[in-house]
Order: sequence, then C-alpha cells, then structure tokens
Amino acid sequence: MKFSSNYILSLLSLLLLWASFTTSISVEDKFIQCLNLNSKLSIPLSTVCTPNESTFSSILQSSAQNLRYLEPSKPKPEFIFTPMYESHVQASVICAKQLGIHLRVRSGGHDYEGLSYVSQIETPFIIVDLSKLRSINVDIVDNSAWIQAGATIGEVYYRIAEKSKIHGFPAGLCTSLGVGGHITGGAYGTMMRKYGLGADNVLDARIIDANGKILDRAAMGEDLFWAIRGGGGASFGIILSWKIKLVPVPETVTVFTVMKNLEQGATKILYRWQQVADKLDENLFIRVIIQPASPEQKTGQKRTITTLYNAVFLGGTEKLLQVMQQSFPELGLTKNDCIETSWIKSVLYIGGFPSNTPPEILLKGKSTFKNYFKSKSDFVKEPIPETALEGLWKRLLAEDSPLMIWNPYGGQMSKIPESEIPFPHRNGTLFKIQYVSTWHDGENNETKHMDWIRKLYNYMAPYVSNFPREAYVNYRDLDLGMNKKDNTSFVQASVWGVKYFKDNFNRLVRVKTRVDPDNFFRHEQSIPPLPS
Ligand SMILES: Cc1cc2nc3c(=O)[nH]c(=O)nc-3n(C[C@H](O)[C@H](O)[C@H](O)COP(=O)(O)OP(=O)(O)OC[C@H]3O[C@@H](n4cnc5c(N)ncnc54)[C@H](O)[C@@H]3O)c2cc1C
Ligand SMILES: *[C@@H]1O[C@H](CO)[C@@H](O)[C@H](O)[C@H]1NC(C)=O
Ligand SMILES: *[C@@H]1O[C@H](CO)[C@@H](O)[C@H](O)[C@H]1NC(C)=O
Ligand SMILES: *[C@@H]1O[C@H](CO)[C@@H](O)[C@H](O)[C@H]1NC(C)=O
Ligand SMILES: CC(=O)N[C@H]1CO[C@H](CO)[C@@H](O)[C@@H]1O
Repeated sequence: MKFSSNYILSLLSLLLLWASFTTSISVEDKFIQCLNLNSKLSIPLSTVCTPNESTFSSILQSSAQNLRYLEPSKPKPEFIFTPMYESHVQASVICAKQLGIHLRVRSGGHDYEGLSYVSQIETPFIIVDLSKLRSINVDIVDNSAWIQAGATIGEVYYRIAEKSKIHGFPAGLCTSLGVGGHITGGAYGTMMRKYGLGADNVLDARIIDANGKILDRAAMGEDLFWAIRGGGGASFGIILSWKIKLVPVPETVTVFTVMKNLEQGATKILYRWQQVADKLDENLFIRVIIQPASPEQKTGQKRTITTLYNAVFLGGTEKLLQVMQQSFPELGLTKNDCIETSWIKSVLYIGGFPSNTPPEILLKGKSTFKNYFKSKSDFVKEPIPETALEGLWKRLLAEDSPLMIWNPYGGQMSKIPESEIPFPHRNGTLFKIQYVSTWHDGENNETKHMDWIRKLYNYMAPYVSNFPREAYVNYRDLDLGMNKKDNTSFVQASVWGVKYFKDNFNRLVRVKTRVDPDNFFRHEQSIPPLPS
C-alpha cells in the first residue's frame, strides 16, 4: 500500500498534537487517568483535591498537628488524594511510581516534623491521606481487633470499650493519633509498664509494598512484619490495617493528678520519683508533666516550676494507696486525690478532656494540641542529680512556653528483649524525657525557640543515655544526624538510625534493601537501602 505524503504529514501532525496534549495535561489529570486504569474500583473526582480548589487548605490542615509545617514558606503538595478503598491506595502507589511523583502517606497527621504532609527534599510531591479508611472490627471472643490505618487510637479505644468493660489496648495517651503512623513507630501509653507498647501487641497487618501488592503477615514474611512494628512510618510500605491483641483491664481503675511546685519541694520529690518510677507495681503508671507556672496564676509571685504527677492505676483506690505508701510516700497521695473510674474514662482523663466529657467525643477524632512546636527526646538510665535539676529549672524559666513530660519505664518494658521488635529502649531505661517548646506567633521567633531547645538538649547530654544518645522515632527529630562531617545520606542515616533503633538499625536496612531496593518509600529520615 502507498501512502501519500499528505497523509503522512497529517498523521505526523496528529501525533505531534497528541504529544503536546499529553505533555501539557496536568500531573493530577495524568494521575487520575492512571488511577482509573489501575484501580478495580472507580475513582470519584472528589478524592483528588488540588490547590486551586477552595477545600484544599482545610483538607491539608485537617489533621496536621505542627503548624510550623503549614506556614506559607513550606512546600505544598501538588494535590491530595483521599482514597476510599484499599484498591485506590494500591493504584496510588503504582501511579506515583509510574509517573515519578514523590508520595507522602498520612494517617493521623501527628508527625513532629510534618513528614506526612511536607516534603523538603523533593518536588513535586503528593499526599495520600488515609482518613477515609478508618473501619474498626472488634472481636471480643477472639481477643483481637482489625483496625484500619486512618482510624484514631481514641476511636479504637471507644470501639473496644463499647463491647467490653474489661478489655483495652496499650497505646498512646493522645486520642487523635492515627494508628497508621502511631503503631508503626512503637506507641506507648499508660499501660506500657503492664503490657508493653502498641507495637508489642500486634498480631497481623496488611501492607501495600513498593509494587502495589497487598501483603498480610504470612505473605510479607517475619522479617518485614518485624520491621513495621516499631521501625517508624513510611519506610517499607503503606500499612492498610493492623490486627491487634486486646489486653485485660479491670472494671475499676484509679486516676490522680498531684501538683508540686518548687516552694513545695518539687525538686526533692522528683529526685525520689526518678528512683522509684520504674520499680513500682506494674499496674501503676505515674508520668510527670513539668512546666513553668504562668504568671497569671501566681499574680504577684515569681514564676515557679510546677511538676504534675499524672497517673493511672489498674485497680481501686485502696490498693493504690497501699502501693504508694509502700513505694512513694514522699508524694503524699491521699484518698481525696484519687478518682475511681472506668478504663475508657481514664483514657479521657489522661487525654486532657474536661471531666464528664462523654466518651463519644473520641469518635470525633479531634486533637486538643495543634501548635507551632519543636520537640526532642532522651532516655535516662540513672537519676539526674538535684543540682542538675536546678539548672534545668533556670532554663525552663527562660523560655516562653516550654514543657517536659517524663514517662516511667520498667515492668513489661524491661522484660521484652531489645531485638524483639525494632523499638530498642528496654531494660536499663528508668524513664523517657520529652522536651517541647510551643509558640503561637508563626515564624517570627522560630529561631529563638529552636535555639533554646537545642541548647537545652546540649545541657542535658551528661545526664542521659550515651553511645548512642537514644531517641524515640515517633518523636521524629530532623536535627539528629545533621552537621556531621560526612553528610552523605547513608552516613547521616546511621547517626539517627542508631539513636532510634540501636543495633536493630542494621536489620532494618537489610529488610529495606530486600523489600524496597529502589527506595520508593522515602522521606527525610526513612530507612535507607544499602548503597549498591
Ligand atoms: C499531640 C501528640 C501527642 C502524642 N502522644 C503520643 C503518645 O502518647 N504515645 C506515643 O507513642 N506517641 C505519641 N505521639 C507521637 C506519635 O506516635 C507519632 O507522631 C506518630 O507517628 C503519629 O502517627 P499519625 O498517623 O498520627 O501521624 P502521620 O503524621 O500521619 O504519620 C507519621 C509518619 O508515619 C507515616 N505513616 C502514616 N501513615 C502510614 C501508614 N498507613 N503506613 C506507613 N506509614 C505511615 C507518615 O508518612 C509519617 O512519616 C504524639 C504526637 C503528638 C503530636
Ligand atoms: C484546578 O486546576 C486543574 C489543573 O491544574 C484543573 O484540571 C481543574 O479543573 C482546576 N479546578 C478548579 C476548581 O479550578
Ligand atoms: C535488666 O538488667 C539488670 C542489670 O542491668 C539485670 O539485673 C536484670 O536481670 C535485667 N532484667 C531482665 C528482665 O532482663
Ligand atoms: C554536605 O557537605 C558539603 C561540604 O561541607 C556541602 O557542600 C554540601 O552542601 C552538604 N550537603 C548537604 C546535603 O548538606
Ligand atoms: C519575645 C520575642 O522575641 N518576641 C519577638 C517576636 O517577634 C516579633 C516580630 O519579629 C518581635 O517584635 C518580638 O519582639
């Protein structure tokens, strides 16, 4: 057959037109086309939200906790995809890979460094927001529950308590945490001394790997199943759901909060707490919240430091008073300080809700925190001397809105071997410190607050764990591993990697190298594959 040159020319121009059309269509249109080709279930247009839509900022901000990462100066996603079904999430992995778009996954949005909604290393990037995947199926007879990644931990607690007064789950205190990011980084809470972490109580999981395949525990194998229980978010795949093991809780638990300020001997009592907190009855969890008292509350007086002993006891008042009399009489706990309640109401109490808030508030998944903030963490192996505490108070008094939370270890936390899951901070740890500075005036004085917390962290070095100076991966801290002489990414990664995971870091790298050698799932501090 012969073609006229005219025919060929028109064919060519058609091709050119097609080429220009395909290159000029937007990333989101290409992505939607690709999703429709790759998803078993159709993709409603409403699941993709671009910056020119009026709902964009409210969706972006919805669950984001650190206002620092929502400032106009911070990079914004090309668009936000909110999948409605597992097959949508699968398609998003396949399409992001095919189109070379960097993908961030968000469950509850509580990441300290905004890693689930801001990429500071790559453009363009998109957010896959799992907030519509939040079903929870509690099976009391089997003592377990399947919970989807976008559910909040508060919803999980509510759904358990709805079915049984004597079952619970040992995870975070803040009820708006998303179980997708939270449990994969460890997940501690008031029952950690009795039952360990959320990640210690996972039975199975469903995850989407870098090829878009859905794997359960049997299909992913024990190595990958190990890595996702504590190895930190977004390094190995997208967790769709967890199967968790429920734990027994008594029908009556007791809560209390006792405040001591410097004038009431706070320093000596806190020194004593350091000696006993990890050795107490495993049913008792007493954390200490430390902050300067705001001048309004103490008009006419010097700003002081307040230490708030905030506790949950898995048992009644009478037994609690015996335990306290025997182990920590210095706090002077009295019957009047104690409130007997149900486990689910202790969740609301420790979560900071006003008393008499109905548990149904947990279904709203609303956060009580949202701030501009910077945080850091430390693990303590020996009591910090009183003189060092005095120095700490001076520093806290010099900052606008600082906060420290000290969390006791011991009990079950000491019995679980360091290599059982990637979370390594076990026997020998007395307590964990979290340092926080919060502020409200945007970027104006950000440098000042960042400097303050970094100096505080330097001040604390002699009193905390060393070689490595350990840190909690769920308190993500992008300062770690920076400013080293050799800043190639792998060397930097081993600096923060050993702080978060100790020796488990090497195994995490091996798993990563096997399951995601091309490093599709990556962020500023994701587990790197071995350089090839
Ligand atoms: C106010 C507040 C209180 C907190 N209280 C506690 C506490 O009591 N106990 C505790 O242990 N921790 C606590 N944390 C820390 C919290 O556990 C971590 O921030 C955790 O990573 C939050 O998970 P998320 O899904 O809400 O966050 P996200 O920001 O959505 O995710 C965190 C990280 O995990 C990745 N990720 C999210 N979803 C998935 C998924 N489905 N699959 C794979 N990767 C995913 C993200 O990309 C990101 O890197 C608290 C944090 C805040 C802000
Ligand atoms: C937003 O922009 C995209 C392309 O960038 C376009 O497809 C879409 O129609 C726009 N939406 C609105 C509401 O303007
Ligand atoms: C924890 O460590 C201490 C010494 O550091 C040791 O005596 C104790 O047996 C250890 N406990 C467990 C459960 O391994
Ligand atoms: C790494 O260090 C070199 C030399 O000090 C510097 O030029 C480079 O910008 C640094 N890279 C990063 C990513 O910080
Ligand atoms: C306490 C403090 O440093 N406040 C500063 C915050 O930033 C504004 C604007 O830059 C300054 O005017 C304040 O002095």
